[in-house]
Amino acid sequence: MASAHVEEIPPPSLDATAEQPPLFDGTTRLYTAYICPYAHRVWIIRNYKGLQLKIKLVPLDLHNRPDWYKEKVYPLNKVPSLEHNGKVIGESLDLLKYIDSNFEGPSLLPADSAKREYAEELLSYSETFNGAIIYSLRGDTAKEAGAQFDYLENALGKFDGPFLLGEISQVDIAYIPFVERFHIFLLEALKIDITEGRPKLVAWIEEFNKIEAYKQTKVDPKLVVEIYTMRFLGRFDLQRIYLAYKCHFLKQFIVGQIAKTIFKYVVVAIMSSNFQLQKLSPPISTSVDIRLSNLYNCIKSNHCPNLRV
Ligand SMILES: N[C@@H](CCC(=O)N[C@@H](CS)C(=O)NCC(=O)O)C(=O)O
Repeated sequence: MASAHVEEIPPPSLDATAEQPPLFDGTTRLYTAYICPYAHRVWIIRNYKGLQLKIKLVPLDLHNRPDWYKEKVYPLNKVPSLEHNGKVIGESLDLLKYIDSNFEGPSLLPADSAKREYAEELLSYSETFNGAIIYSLRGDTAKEAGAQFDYLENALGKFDGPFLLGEISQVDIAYIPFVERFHIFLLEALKIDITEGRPKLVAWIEEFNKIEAYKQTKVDPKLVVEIYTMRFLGRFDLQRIYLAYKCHFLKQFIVGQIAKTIFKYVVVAIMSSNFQLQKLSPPISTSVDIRLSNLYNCIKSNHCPNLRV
């Protein structure tokens, strides 16, 4: 059973302007980021073991990270990392094991040797699982991501009980942050419901949602949709544009669009220097304008030797 319920208001994320908290002053700190599924794993185990007062959360804004994090705390510059006993260690799966065996609270690894063996198999499969689902976003997502959720559904049938090893363990905590995010994103963005036809997965998610220590760590669904759409579908939209570009029918249209976009950016980029040029030397400014419009016309008409398609 998880330890007594502790209500905690998650602290705000530190950005590049934030001062560094003291290092190695005896406080145990978990450097994390709320959107990161890897860091989420460690946050859950910390809460589940009732270590809220023992391990201080230091959330970072990953898009505007403070320099001191890489320079002074964790040179790999990733989250999660744990500052404990005068050193900083990383890697979420290692941290699950580290926290489980170096801190008090309920153990999250069963004694049974068959379960331990299966735990190792599932833990090492978790990267394949995540990678395959992300990769599936470029192809037949329902089929390819579906195969990964089928893997989980089968795994949930191996032992008695709603969790992967029967009772809750490090393995469930390794998977849930990813399943939580994919569940939200696939449903919202691609209308794929990963729980459909997978009753064990449904029961597993329901069981997790009964655990207060986990509920407090759940990610903001809007943020997941926003960030994952940008990160994954945005990138793949470019691929689709490239495929369309290869199709002769759309070539002229796309070249026109690209030319216009390049033109806009070039104009914006030289606007300020152009100001200076106008002040100093009007002929230079005029020649820049002429060269720009030549560039635009040449790309538009598809007669640039270097840009010909
Ligand atoms: N293998 C690492 C992966 C950690 C990771 O990739 N974290 C991401 C955020 S989700 C990160 O910090 N990225 C920052 C970067 O790569 O610069 C783990 O399991 O802890």
